[in-house]
Amino acid sequence: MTYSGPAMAIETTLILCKPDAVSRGLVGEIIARIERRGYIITAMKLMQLPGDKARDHYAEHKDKPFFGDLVSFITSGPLVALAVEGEGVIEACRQLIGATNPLTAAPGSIRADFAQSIGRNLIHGSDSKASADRELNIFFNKNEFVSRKHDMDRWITEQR
Ligand code: D4T
Repeated sequence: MTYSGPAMAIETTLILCKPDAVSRGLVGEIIARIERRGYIITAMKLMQLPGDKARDHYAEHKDKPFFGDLVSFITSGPLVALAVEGEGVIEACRQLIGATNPLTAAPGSIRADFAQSIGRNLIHGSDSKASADRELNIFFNKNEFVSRKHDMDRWITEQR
């Protein structure tokens, strides 16, 4: 008899390499960690976020004391937005990223390895399916997603 665990849903999450990650040259490092886990990028763009989209993205924090700094920072330079697809990808990316405060992020996570400060924590990942759907709409149009499959063999050897 073979064990088969519960079928996990294929999800898509929004990942942002924030302006500090772009300026520090850490985009490749971040994407490498996501790709080597086997997740698939289905949309990606380098962009400078307009203020209205930044306020929309961080709407849940609009009454917090750090909201102004958050919006200034996220709009201060180019960021890289990615849509990433895979089984359980939302939770998996939260683990890869680590806790919001780099000081308490798990060793080996991106924030623990590369960040010091909560206001310069390099990366964003959606925290739920509802957040992912809402946030992906802020950063991407429907026609910017590509459909992809894990058909690795044909990218390594010619299939005859
Ligand atoms: P993001 O949204 O950037 O992935 O971060 P998290 O999901 O891990 O954390 P969050 O939404 O609670 O915070 C959003 C953003 O605000 C900054 N921040 C947060 C801050 O500057 N000071 C603070 O006290 C908090 C709680 C960092 C991330």
